[in-house]
Amino acid sequence: MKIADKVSKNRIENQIKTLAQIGATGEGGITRLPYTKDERAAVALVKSYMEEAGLQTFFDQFGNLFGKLEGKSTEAPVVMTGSHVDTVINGGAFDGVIGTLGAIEALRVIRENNIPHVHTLEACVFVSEEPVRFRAGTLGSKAAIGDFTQSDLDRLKDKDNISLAQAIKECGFNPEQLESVRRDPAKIKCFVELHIEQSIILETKKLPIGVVDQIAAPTNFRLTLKGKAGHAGATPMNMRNDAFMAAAEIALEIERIAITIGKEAVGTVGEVKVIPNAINVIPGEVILGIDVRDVTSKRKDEAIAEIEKSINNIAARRNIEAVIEIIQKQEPVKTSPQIVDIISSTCNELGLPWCNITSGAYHDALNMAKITDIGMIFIPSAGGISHAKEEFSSIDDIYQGARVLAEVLVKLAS
Ligand code: HGY
Ligand code: MN
Ligand code: MN
Repeated sequence: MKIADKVSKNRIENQIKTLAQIGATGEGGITRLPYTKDERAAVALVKSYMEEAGLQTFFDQFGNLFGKLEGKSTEAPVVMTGSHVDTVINGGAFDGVIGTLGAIEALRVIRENNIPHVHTLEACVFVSEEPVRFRAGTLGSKAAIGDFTQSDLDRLKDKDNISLAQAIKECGFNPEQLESVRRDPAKIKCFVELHIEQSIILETKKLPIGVVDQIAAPTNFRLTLKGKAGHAGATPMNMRNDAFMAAAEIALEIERIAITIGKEAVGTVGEVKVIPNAINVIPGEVILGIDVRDVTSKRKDEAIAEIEKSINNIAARRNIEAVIEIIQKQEPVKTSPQIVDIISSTCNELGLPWCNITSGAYHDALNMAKITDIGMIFIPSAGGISHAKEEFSSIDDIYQGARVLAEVLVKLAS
């Protein structure tokens, strides 16, 4: 009997549909920012799915949720799997969700079919994977690997100046107990995450499964440009210190550097705040949120250095003050070759064609790689679209991904 054949396509499909209603924006997308009413409602719904699946559920003091399925040995290190249910603004219904629900479905059928396993299995929902609210991502798994200081909790703030510590407290958790959130690496065997590809390779190659071999990582920074506000009509062009025009030139420089420095390098100016943001006032100040990524630290650091040089040259020429604040710097990782082999051989056994694939997006697996072996299973994203309401993956592809995950977990936990 293959545990893959016990996975229920219908149950996963119904759970995705129900979850998608929480945080629905009315514009066709979903917004569930971390530690908000909608995100906590989504986590509560997922907790009920864990309990229906017969898992022992518990929260840590950061707000991460876990569902445990005891193994024969209480000493053996835990096999972890899972993802996130927080979203970007007006995002899709699949990013993070399929890895969360796929993990619960896998543990459910392993329990219901009494599949023997030595290692305890844990399905997890890491909070604040998306960087939208606090401008730094994968916070829940960062806390779980102990990569967080108490001062980070006060430093990271949302646009209403609410700190991460305050947001955690408002949800009834205790951010002072950061130490209790940290997992002991010796007690974890590995972490495997099922996720949508969020790019177009699998669809182009018409493959149902991608076996991730490396995960790109971001440097997120905020750039504050200070010029001089002034009258849009009465101020001659040669007398302006227009912060927005400096920002525009810098944004084009970021694009040029990302294009020229290497195939996997990407640069995005996703956040722009213009002050005072009035049609007849020359912008006195502009704040940009910038995300630069690559699959090697060396090249990413080269790109950042070149961008900083351009920022300083443009600011000097335009008599603008530029302040760069690095918010988060993460390092790219490789997945574990042993787990890559287990995932790919499982695909072969199930008759599912696959390819090795790079993840341009980052995931909680990026953090877990710092303390344990990791693997990631990708399924296709329609049109390669993600972080938008058009994000779509077919239930057939999701079902195949969950089947592979269930088989892989049984092998890893035996
Ligand atoms: O931005 C990312 O790569 C992830 O979706 N948070
Ligand atoms: Mn995402
Ligand atoms: Mn994700």
